[in-house]
Amino acid sequence: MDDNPTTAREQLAKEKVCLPRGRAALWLDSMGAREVSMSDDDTVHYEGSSGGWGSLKGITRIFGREWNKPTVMETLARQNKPGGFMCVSCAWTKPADYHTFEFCENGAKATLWELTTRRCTPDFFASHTVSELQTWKDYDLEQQGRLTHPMRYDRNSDHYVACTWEEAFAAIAAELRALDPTSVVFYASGRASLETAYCYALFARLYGSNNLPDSSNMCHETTSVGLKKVIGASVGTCVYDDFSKCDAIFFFGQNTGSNSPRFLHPLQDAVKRGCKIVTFNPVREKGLESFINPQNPLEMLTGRETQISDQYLQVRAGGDIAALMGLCKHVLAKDDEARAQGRSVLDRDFIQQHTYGFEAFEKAARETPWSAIVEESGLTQQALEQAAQIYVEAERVIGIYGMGLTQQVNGADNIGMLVNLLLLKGNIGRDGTGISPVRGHSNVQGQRTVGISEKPELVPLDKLAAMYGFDPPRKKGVNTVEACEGIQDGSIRAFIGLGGNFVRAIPERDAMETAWKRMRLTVQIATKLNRSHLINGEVAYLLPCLGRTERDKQQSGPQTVTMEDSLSCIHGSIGKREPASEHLLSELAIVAGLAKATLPPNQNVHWDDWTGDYGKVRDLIEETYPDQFHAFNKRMFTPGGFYRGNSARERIWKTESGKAEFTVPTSLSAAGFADRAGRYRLITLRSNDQFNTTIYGYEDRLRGVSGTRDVLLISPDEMRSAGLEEGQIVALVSDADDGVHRRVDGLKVLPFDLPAGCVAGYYPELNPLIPLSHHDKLSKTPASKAVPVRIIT
Ligand SMILES: Nc1nc2c(c(=O)[nH]1)N[C@H]1C(S)=C(S)[C@@H](COP(=O)(O)OP(=O)(O)OC[C@H]3O[C@@H](n4cnc5c(=O)[nH]c(N)nc54)[C@H](O)[C@@H]3O)O[C@H]1N2
Ligand SMILES: Nc1nc2c(c(=O)[nH]1)N[C@H]1C(S)=C(S)[C@@H](COP(=O)(O)OP(=O)(O)OC[C@H]3O[C@@H](n4cnc5c(=O)[nH]c(N)nc54)[C@H](O)[C@@H]3O)O[C@H]1N2
Ligand SMILES: [Mo]
Repeated sequence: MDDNPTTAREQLAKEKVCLPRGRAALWLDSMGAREVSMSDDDTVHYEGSSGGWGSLKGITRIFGREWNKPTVMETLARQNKPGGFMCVSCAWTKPADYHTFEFCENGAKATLWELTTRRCTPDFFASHTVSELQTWKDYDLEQQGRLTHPMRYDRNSDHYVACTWEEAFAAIAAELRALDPTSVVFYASGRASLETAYCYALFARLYGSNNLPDSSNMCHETTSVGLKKVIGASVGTCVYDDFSKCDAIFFFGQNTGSNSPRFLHPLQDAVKRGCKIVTFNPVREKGLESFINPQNPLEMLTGRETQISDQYLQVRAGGDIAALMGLCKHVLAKDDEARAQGRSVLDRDFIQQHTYGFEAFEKAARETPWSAIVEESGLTQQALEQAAQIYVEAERVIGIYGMGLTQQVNGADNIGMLVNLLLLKGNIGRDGTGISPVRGHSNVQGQRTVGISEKPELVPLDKLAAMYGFDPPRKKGVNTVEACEGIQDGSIRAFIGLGGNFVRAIPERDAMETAWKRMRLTVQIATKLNRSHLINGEVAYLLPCLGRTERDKQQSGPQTVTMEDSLSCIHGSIGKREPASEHLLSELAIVAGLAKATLPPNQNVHWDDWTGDYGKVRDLIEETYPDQFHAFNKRMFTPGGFYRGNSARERIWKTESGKAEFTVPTSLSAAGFADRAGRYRLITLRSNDQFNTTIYGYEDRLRGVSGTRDVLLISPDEMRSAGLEEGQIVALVSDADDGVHRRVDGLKVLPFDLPAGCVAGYYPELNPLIPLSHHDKLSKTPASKAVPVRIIT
């Protein structure tokens, strides 16, 4: 290894990244490299792959001097390890054999965001009216730092004013008792722990409501419904080990480099042992092209990058059903050829024994003409055949996907098509194979597992009835879209948010903000100020909570919480940092406080005991879900987490037919609308500098977009044919045929490598353009990845 200091310095100089002295050396030290000396003005310019120096610079740029303090480094070193705390960013798994620093650029940003020394105090609220704060940008709101006191909205003065916890609980309880329980929404963004989530769902049901939508209603609900329909499991079938055994990975619409960067490590390992990766994405995402592992000194110093994708297919937004149909068509054609020679490409035994509906699907695939596939996918027949050939030749294949497949009008068909492809060769339920949706929030999957669901059939209501001696509500609750409809038509009167930034994350934002204010009660449990806290019902409270990195001391001592990752492993997490304010309560204590104040006494329900010792809540979770959570308290610190199992992985298919189901898609287009002149398919993207509605900064370094988020990305060809110039400011308007005027102004035109007919821009800025009715047909997940728009100059 060429690790002499000169090389490192030269490399830094060559790349021109600004790294104040000590910071890079500190990092290199922590990675076990020789100490490196640098002068103050060593500069490195990021270019090329994801990871690498750019990720270090990304952290430095945002957090400056805050980030390499010993206490911060100590906290980061505990991230995602047994006995440490689980990252507050994404849900990617935390492996048993972790790295020295098992965190990525964006995980570090999320942690540092929570550890900030800035405070958003009652004085701040005294200096600004809520109406004034409504004009601030998301970035500026969260920049105020951590919320410190429970606050009540005072309508007369238009200010938030501090209140006591007792006052807040009593006032909210009085409101709730006066409302019809079915008119109250209990929303959860996917961060709160399994313990809090269990208590929150129990509170809602004891109160009389199944209105428990969570953020997965806006992302992987398509999976929960669509995947369950075809393989009988609502979550992915892969375990970590599968990534070291597969021969090919087919990757659809998931941006690993920004949204689950630690996943790049097993991907890089897979590539190095010869696994082929085929990517379908309209955008050429850096992380899926090449990667320098920031944990690897050799790669960092030499700039040696690993090419990730063997093939990168820039499918049209909404073109995946067609692309997958093309792949399947080629597999069938190759099977015909093989059969003529007495061989088989398909796994016929598997198909016969384990699947349903093959003949109908085969017929549909054979009858779908290549011309339609090419037109709808925007890909050539040759490119699709080449990709399909990798599938044909691979013994073990994994299918991975994210929002590119789920946030579509025919999103469930997308997932059905990916399953069709995998089933053709028995690529589910064998080592090294499977389907792996990459989940979003760090505990979004787990919240569903322990009862946060608007669908009563997914919850063991009889068990809850027996345990707590009550009659749980049996009527279906509202999901996110239905909650929005209810807020608009007045049937929803109150909204409680356990984290999140609902008003900013949902579609149809302009109309929703107006309707929102007509609600009687809005309550937000949060760590930082965001726009949803400023659009208030008649009575409004803002309740500040501890973050996951912070010490949570209760009657029995410091508490542990647990979460479930994308691969269904459960991990314990302990926060050790000093809380941001002495007035904060834990999320569980807030939920328990609200519940206790609202509900009549119940001899089987002991909110105070549970708050005093979260281990007792884990016992209740175990009692409610014994198959998945047996010996919960004992197993929660298992390195790598404990696996809660998946029937489809065992080839037990809990579907209607009792088999894994081939399905014929309802349409070849996932977008769900026809093309016409002047209509574009808008993709709403996350930048590398954001976590959902939390904006860390204005650099999207992996896409080369800098300084602003108000952009319209469009291909040079489309730019020319629309008569646009680079840098020109334009507006986007909705092109949905529903007569509603939706518009976003002030977007700067930037040429960008995108397929014909597609444009892109950032979420949440462009959310006013998404009609509420524009969602996956089966699950009602908003279809944010192909939105019909027109450009106005
Ligand atoms: N740093 C960071 N990490 C995050 C988040 C964050 O905001 N920031 N958010 C978290 C959450 S809640 C979630 S749900 C996940 C989201 O993570 P992802 O699933 O990666 O979601 P997106 O970034 O919205 O979009 C994914 C990709 O879909 C592509 N795409 C768009 N349309 C199509 C299409 O029609 N077909 C195909 N094949 N691809 C398409 C886009 O180009 C993009 O690369 O990440 C989680 N992790
Ligand atoms: N156009 C478009 N819209 C989308 C998407 C898209 O791709 N395109 N993606 C959708 C997806 S996948 C999702 S998941 C949703 C996200 O929707 P949400 O989950 O509702 O939104 P977030 O931005 O994650 O919420 C951020 C806020 O959470 C609070 N918070 C942070 N940490 C904690 C904590 O530990 N506890 C508590 N109580 N609060 C905390 C802070 O106040 C912060 O401001 O947006 C959806 N909307
Ligand atoms: Mo999400």
